[in-house]
Amino acid sequence: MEDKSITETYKDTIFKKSIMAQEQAQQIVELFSRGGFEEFHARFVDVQQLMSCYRCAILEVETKFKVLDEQLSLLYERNPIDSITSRLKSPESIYEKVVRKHLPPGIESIEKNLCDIAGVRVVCSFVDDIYMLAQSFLRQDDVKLIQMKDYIKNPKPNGYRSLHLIVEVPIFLTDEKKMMRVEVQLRTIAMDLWASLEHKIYYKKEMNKLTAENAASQLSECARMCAELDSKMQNIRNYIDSN
Ligand code: 0O2
Repeated sequence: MEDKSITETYKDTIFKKSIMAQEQAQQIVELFSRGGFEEFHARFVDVQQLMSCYRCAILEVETKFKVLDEQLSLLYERNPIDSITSRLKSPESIYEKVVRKHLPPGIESIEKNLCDIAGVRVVCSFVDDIYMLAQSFLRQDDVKLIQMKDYIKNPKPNGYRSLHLIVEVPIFLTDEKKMMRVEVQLRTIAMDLWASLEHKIYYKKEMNKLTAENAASQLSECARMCAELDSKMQNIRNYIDSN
């Protein structure tokens, strides 16, 4: 009983200082803490450290793309990147994925099996820019490609398009170099528009089979229109560049 109250006090103090939202930190601790205070402390520090490493990896990847954008803007007199956003997967999503994929719980398992805890999304102006940026990024000798999924050449059945890269990049800590996995999603403004709206439409929505089928069919039509828009914009740019 006494042990629990020390733990609670400790949690309160550490959560207030934590850069993670209190609720999120609570979920993580509940997910990983097994046993008493010592175990709890060790797990909490491990999780904090791991999340911090992923944040560093995001910074590394973001910087690489910003540098490429800067350099390519001089070369082509326009910025190939429209925007870069990033996210650290929420503890809730990590937990959901661990359960869904029947993965063993624990930090080591998560680091080994989940490739998208750190995510960077690069929104480009034109489809060609996606491949040009991906190529330049993957040519860098400290970027290791783990997996590439080309949903532009092979869109998902629902119409989703983007280029996904799972990469490992080094982060340099005070006394070690650590390779961290990051999922990079490259897409055009039109692809991003479709994916954002599709996510908003479906997010936590319950619907019957017929409604779901109708919505899916209309979204698929919208995806086709977005692909056509990308293609037309690319053609106009090519036309202007060659005249
Ligand atoms: P969030 O919150 O955006 O990160 P897996 O990741 O292993 O469960 P899969 O299919 O192997 O599943 O991964 P995939 O295809 O590489 O897709 C992972 C991410 O791509 C998703 O992450 C989404 O961000 C995006 N994505 C994939 N398919 C769709 C889609 O149909 N619609 C939209 N809007 N986004 C999609 P998360 O973790 O699901 O979500």
